Amino acid sequence: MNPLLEDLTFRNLINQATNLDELSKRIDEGPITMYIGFDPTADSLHIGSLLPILCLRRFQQAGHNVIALVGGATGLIGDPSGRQSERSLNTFTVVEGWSEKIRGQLARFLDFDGVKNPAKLVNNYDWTKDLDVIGFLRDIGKNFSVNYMLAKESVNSRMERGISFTEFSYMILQAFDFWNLYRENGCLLQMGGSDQWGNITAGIELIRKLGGDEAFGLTVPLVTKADGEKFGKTASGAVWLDEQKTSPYQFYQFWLNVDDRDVVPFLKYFTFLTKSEIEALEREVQENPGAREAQRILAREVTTLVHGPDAFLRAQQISRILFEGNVSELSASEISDAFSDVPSATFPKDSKMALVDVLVALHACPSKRQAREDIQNGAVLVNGVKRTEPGAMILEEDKIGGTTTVIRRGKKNYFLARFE
Ligand code: 383
Repeated sequence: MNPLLEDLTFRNLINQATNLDELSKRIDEGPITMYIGFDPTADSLHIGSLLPILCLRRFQQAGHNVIALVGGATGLIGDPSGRQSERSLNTFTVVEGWSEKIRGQLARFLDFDGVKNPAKLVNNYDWTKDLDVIGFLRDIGKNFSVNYMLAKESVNSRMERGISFTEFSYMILQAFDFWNLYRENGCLLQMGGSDQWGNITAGIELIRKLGGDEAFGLTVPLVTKADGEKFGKTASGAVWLDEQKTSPYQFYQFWLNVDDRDVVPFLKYFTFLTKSEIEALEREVQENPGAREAQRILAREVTTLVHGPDAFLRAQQISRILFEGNVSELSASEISDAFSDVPSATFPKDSKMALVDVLVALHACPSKRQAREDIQNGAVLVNGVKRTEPGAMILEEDKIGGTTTVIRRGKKNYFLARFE
C-alpha cells in the first residue's frame, strides 16, 4: 500500500473507504486533490473536528492538494446526519459570521504559501447562492431517487420523528459540492467523520451519473473513550478550538488528563509523531503506567498544533506553578482561568476581611470556630503560603492583580476570593 495510506492505517484513521486499492494506485501516481467540509453551526470548531482537520494536514504534508470547505450554504440548511431531531435554522447574518470564524480556524492548520501544493479554502455559498430552483431540480435533483435517499441512515433514522424537506435535501447539496470541486479542481476524494459516509457516497454517485470518473470516499472513525463517556466533553462543556472559549491552559489539561487506556490511540489520531516514537511511548505506558509521560507528550503536541508553541509553554508553566503551589507567580486572569471550576465568593473591592470570615463565606469551613482551628493547625494557605495566626487578615498584597486571592484548605481544596 501507498505510504500515506499505510500511515493512516497505522493510526487507525480509516473507518470506511469506497475503493481503497484503486485510491492507493491513484495516490501512487502523483498528487491528488481531496477535500473535507465543515459547517458553521457554532462560532468555533471543537475537538470533534480536529481529527478530520489533521487529515487535511496529513494529505498536504504528503504532497497532495487539499481543500478545506466552509459550509456557508449547507450551514443554512442543517445536516441531519447523526442527529435525532430537526435543527433550528440560524439567520444569514449569524451563519455568515460563523463562517468567517471557522475559516480563520481552519487556516491555522494549513499551508497556503507553498508553491507546490498550497491549500485552498472555499465556501460552498459561492456556487450555491445562484442556483435557481428549476435548474436545481432538473439538473441535480433528477439524479437522485427518493428511494435511494430514504435508504440513507441520516434520513432513515428520522422516519419516525420526522424530517423536513430542507434537511432531507441536505445530501444533495453536499453531493453537488463534491461534483463542483471535482469539475473545477479535479477533486477526487472526500473525507469526513463516519457520520458523513452517506453524504460522501451521494457525491460519488452524482459525479458518476453526471459522467465523471470514479471518485473516492474515506471516513475517519468516531473517537471513543475507554470509559464509555463522550469524547471531547468535560464537566464545563465542549472543548473548543477558540482560545476565548477554551483557554490553552484548559485545553492542555484536557489532554494531560487522558486515561492511560486512551493515550496511545490518541497519540496516533492527534499527533504527527512517527510510528516508532509512538511505539516507544506505548512501551512507556505499559512499563510505567500512571507516570503519564505519554499524556505529557500528547498534551504538548496537540496544544502546540492548535494554539502554538508560546501558548503551550505558558499552559505548561501555569500547570507547574499550580503543582508547586506558587500561585502568586500567576496573573489574576491566569488564576481565574486555572481555577475556573473552584468555588468562589466576591467581596467589595476595598474590604478588609479577616481570613476566618473569608473561609466561612467560601464555605471552606462550616463555622468561624472551625476556621480558627484549621488556621492554627496550619491547614490554610493564602496564595500558597501558610497562615497560622487565627486573627490573620487578607491584606492588599494578598490580592493578586488587586482582585484575586487563592485560598487552600487541606491538601487540595481550592477557593477563590474576588475583590471587585
Ligand atoms: C458540508 C458541505 C460539504 C462537505 C461537508 C460539509 C459538512 C458536513 C458536516 N460535518 C460536520 C460539521 O460540520 O456536517 N455535512 O459539524 C463534522 N465535520 C467533521 C467531520 C465530522 C462531522 O465538520 O465527522 C466531525 O468533524 O466530518 O460531524 O461539501
